[in-house]
Amino acid sequence: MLKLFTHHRSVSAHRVRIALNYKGVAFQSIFTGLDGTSDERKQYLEVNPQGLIPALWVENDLIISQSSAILEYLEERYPDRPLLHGDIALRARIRSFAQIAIADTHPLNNLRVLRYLRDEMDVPYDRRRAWFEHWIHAAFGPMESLLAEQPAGDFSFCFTARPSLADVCLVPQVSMAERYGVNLGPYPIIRRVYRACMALGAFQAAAPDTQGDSAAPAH
Ligand SMILES: N[C@@H](CCC(=O)N[C@@H](CS)C(=O)NCC(=O)O)C(=O)O
Repeated sequence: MLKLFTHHRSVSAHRVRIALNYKGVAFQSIFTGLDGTSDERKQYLEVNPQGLIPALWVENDLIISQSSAILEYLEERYPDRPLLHGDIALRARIRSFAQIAIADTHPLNNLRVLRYLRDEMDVPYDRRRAWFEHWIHAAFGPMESLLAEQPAGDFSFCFTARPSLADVCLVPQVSMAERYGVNLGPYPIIRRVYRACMALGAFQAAAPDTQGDSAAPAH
């Protein structure tokens, strides 16, 4: 069985949990702390030398790190419930949207960045919070516009009638923003898509507060 090194608060692991659930792939969760100094965390460096979560253990000589690499692997290995739909143009739009979350938003608000601002740059809490919110709005504004530009159709989800990679990447970002109390009022389409996703079992079972380690601290 696949093993996912995960933490309930990890946005990147959240994406992978949704994809595994949606595709109906059984996996074992290996709950791994985000505290960079714990013994457990040091042992984790043997699994993923970068020390970041998630990593997917497939077999002894295949442990995949980086959520986008894991998502691509899952898409190729389990194509029956695809997360990329439609023609080449639609698939490109889905990938572009997903990258706003994966490449341009999450890395700026990652724990190690926020910790660095706190510990090395002496940035106080209210300024770190302003940083966090700034990058969330910098993503959600354009994401909302991209969703609003769509041609009319029966789109419960981001671009399609079924969940896609775009939804897989949007939902953890919204979930994190909600946890931090970010005002999502300006983003009605994002909120609608989020509600549609969260009505599905695959998304519910991947949510941070339903994970076995949900009582564990983030850091
Ligand atoms: N680009 C990586 C990012 C992984 C990542 O940054 N994971 C976070 C949790 S979401 C982490 O392990 N943070 C620990 C830290 O920042 O020290 C991916 O998509 O997998």
